[in-house]
Amino acid sequence: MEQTLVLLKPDAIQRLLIGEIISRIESKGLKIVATKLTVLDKDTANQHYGEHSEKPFFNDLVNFITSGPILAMVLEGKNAISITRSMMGETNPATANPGTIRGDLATTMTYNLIHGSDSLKSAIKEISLFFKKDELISYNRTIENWIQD
Ligand code: D4T
Repeated sequence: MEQTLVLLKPDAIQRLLIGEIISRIESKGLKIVATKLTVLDKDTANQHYGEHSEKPFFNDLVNFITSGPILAMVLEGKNAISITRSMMGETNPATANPGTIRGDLATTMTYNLIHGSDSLKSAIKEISLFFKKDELISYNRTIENWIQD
């Protein structure tokens, strides 16, 4: 089953939005198979956002993502990657659609609350950066047949 990495960024934790965001994820039907409240060190943040290392916003991004606790999660489900991305909304909350997490709850690009892997390749790499294999829990939900065929 497809898995994706989600990070609730420091602004989500500081703004007390963990419950609101996880509630949307649970209600949608995605299964949480791992979680970790952690403070990222610079080295891990550099690795995670390595593709942006030449961008003008890179230093601010790394400073922000390491500025306080984040909640890392692995979500599982059919099309988990694209479903999570569409629930998040586009990167810039100012233009993200209403109904999305960023569209409903955020206003600026830096403070956009949530990260989700953007491809299968990124998901595999990102999950292994944040979690050891044995930290992912395999379990059945009794309602599974009412969520996915
Ligand atoms: P992440 O990676 O956090 O899930 O966001 P996205 O996948 O939606 O967007 P991204 O990789 O293009 O950007 C990563 C991260 O950088 C911040 N950012 C981005 C910023 O501060 N200024 C910018 O101009 C851009 C493009 C926001 C998300």
